[in-house]
Amino acid sequence: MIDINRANVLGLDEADPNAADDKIVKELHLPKGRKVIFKMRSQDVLHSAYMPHFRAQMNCVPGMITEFSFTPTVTTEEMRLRPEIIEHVKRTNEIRAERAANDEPNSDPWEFDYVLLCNKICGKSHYNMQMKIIVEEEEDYQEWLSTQKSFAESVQPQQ
Ligand SMILES: [Cu+2]
Repeated sequence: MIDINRANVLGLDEADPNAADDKIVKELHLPKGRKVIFKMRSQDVLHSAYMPHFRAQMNCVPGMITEFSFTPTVTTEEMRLRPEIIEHVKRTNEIRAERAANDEPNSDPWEFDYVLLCNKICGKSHYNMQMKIIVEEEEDYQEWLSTQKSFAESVQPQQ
């Protein structure tokens, strides 16, 4: 049986040796120039993993695995240097500066990031279902990966 309480909120199977080295992450890092295969699962209702900058979306369906892949070709840093992104960030931050002057919320300076969003109205936590995606060079990706805890390292023994 899969325990989805305590630290195992993702519902990974602790008895499955293949789950032990899975990484539990707070942001998604992808290596530039390498094909990434996404395998989507859901433990409750329909969700939809949406990555707008990659023009990619896939439903996450309870009881089955949905899958797609792509190869990221532009790092986050390279995107931030593109003239159209610089212009977009500038316009957004001008609006945010006006908001800050009026003491309004959502006024912090913004920086471009790729994002992963849930694009299905799935329940009360839907508003919070988003994650930053960082596309980086292989060397930086490997360095980040080495600092991430595995599932086996992060799960507390049951009391
Ligand atoms: Cu949702």
